[in-house]
Amino acid sequence: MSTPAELDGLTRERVLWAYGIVLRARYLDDRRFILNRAGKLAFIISPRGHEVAQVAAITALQPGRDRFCLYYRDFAAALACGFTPEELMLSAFARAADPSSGGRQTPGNFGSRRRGIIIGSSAVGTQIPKAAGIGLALKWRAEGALCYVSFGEGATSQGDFHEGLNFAALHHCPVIFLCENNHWAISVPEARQVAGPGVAARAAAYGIPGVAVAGDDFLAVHAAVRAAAERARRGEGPTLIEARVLRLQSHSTDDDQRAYRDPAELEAEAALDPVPRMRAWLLAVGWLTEPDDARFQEEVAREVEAATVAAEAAPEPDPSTLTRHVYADG
Ligand SMILES: Cc1ncc(C[n+]2csc(CCOP(=O)(O)OP(=O)(O)O)c2C)c(N)n1
Repeated sequence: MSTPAELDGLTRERVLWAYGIVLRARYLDDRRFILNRAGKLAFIISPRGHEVAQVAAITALQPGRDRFCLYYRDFAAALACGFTPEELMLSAFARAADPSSGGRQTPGNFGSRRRGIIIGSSAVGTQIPKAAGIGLALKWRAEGALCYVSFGEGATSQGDFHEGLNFAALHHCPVIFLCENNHWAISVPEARQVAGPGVAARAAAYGIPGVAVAGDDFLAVHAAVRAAAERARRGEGPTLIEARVLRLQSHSTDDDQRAYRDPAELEAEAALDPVPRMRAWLLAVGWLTEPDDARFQEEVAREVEAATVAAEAAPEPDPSTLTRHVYADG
């Protein structure tokens, strides 16, 4: 088989960059999980199973120009937007130098003014109407920028989802609504959460395109987000994309999904892990070789280890600043 020069407009260099981000997210997740079990990190939410979809989406956008309202499972998306492994570890250890909140927010509430990432809260779905408002501001400013907002399928049961989509559709706001549908909202399955034919179908009620894609298919997610971005930048308004992914971990480290999920289903899903599938795809198209992959993985493992050591050694927030951002100064 000949090695393609480009796939769907993407160069080998760009896709290998994306694969590197996916690997960083996975290695960070493994490390954070161990640190949690060792009692060093209090609470972790895992992106396991979502990484390929998240990075494929961000690869179709323009960090630095676009705005991002990420949600708590978006570790791979945050890395793709420019967060470093060390910054994410500083947040996990609640250190003063955590760029999102100085160690105050739950890890996973990503914020970075210079990267255009607007910090959210842990209240499910609240980022969605915010993104619609940001989209309206971007439209008025006519910068050609758009706002990307992500959330789980559980969030689509919230009033915030419907208000946000209605507002963005009505005002033709340049917004991409990306639902990472992992079929579970903690212990509530999609069938007991989402009425009707599914998340993407809800777009029809607002007169906007609704697209469902396989979240482990890098090119499919990338193409859907790219088309939505082109539509938004042309001034035609928002798009709702549903990326169907797997939740390969429990909801959080405070949850144990073995208590409510079928063991056979968990085993079947583990075999569909999108990270080795992306690796196999890259090997098959000739963009990755086994030795290059081994070198890549070694580099990422070293980077994550260095990030962990640096973040653990970093100073904690000064107790005298405890009420900063809680009460007005003075
Ligand atoms: C308004 C609100 N209700 C309930 C919760 C508790 N809660 C936190 S995450 C979550 C599940 C959300 O599931 P989903 O939107 O599908 O995203 P996922 O975590 O599966 O990625 C719930 C119910 C919350 N944080 N905020």
